[in-house]
Amino acid sequence: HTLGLITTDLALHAPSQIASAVKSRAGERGASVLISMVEQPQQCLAALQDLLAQRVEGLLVNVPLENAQAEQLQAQAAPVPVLFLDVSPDAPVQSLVFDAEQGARLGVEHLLALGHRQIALLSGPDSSVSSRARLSGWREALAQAGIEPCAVAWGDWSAASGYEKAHQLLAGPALPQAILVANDQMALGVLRACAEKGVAVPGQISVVGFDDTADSAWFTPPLTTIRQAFREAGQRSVEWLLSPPTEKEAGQTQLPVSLVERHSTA
Ligand code: IPT
Repeated sequence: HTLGLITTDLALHAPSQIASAVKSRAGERGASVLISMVEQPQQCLAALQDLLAQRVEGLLVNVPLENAQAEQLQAQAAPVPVLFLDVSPDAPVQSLVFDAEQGARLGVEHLLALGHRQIALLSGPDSSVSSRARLSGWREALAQAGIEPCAVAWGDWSAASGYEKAHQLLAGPALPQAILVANDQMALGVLRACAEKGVAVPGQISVVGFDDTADSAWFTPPLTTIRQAFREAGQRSVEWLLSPPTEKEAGQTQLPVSLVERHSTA
């Protein structure tokens, strides 16, 4: 069997860990995976045509896409099955996605339980549907507790952007009590900015990440984060592609996320 994976930037930890999980499960099942990396959603169509020309029997798409873009790709690929990993849970395509809103809610609830009220958000880019869902989960969890959001900044998922935006969030007269960061790489930059400013984590500010990538337990301090089980998601998507059409679970599947409590929150 030959499968295809169209992925967003593999320099980012989450997509690279998904690709790694896909490759190794496919290897166990005697299948090979052709990987095509795109920088922009608009490049997905060309990547898809290129992989179809190489006779892939199924396709995974791990690129943040709007519903219409995903629908168009699925139609172009037919009858080759396509599973989308980064779309809205209600996109009218076959999908396997983590519950991003629930993840942000878990992070906020953890911080509220620790007694924090000023909980800032360092969001991912607005172009990513899961980033927008994390933002609305944060907002809703605060609203439910009767709390006004204190501050929000937008990064691009990179550690560098986390560092830069954290310096902005920490520049005001009053520090937030906590920052929910939309991914672990940006949280790494936040920890560095806090260290430079002499702001103790978690003594003066608590930091929660999102992803639980393989390195997050090795940050200083080890990062409390929302776990997305990338290995399991990769394995499940390969199994889905390899199963006969009659046995495939149809439609949209949402995967649960969980809080991993380490030492960046108190
Ligand atoms: C999402 C990650 O949470 C984030 O850190 C970033 O790497 C992003 O991917 C890149 O698009 S995970 C995705 C399956 C929603």
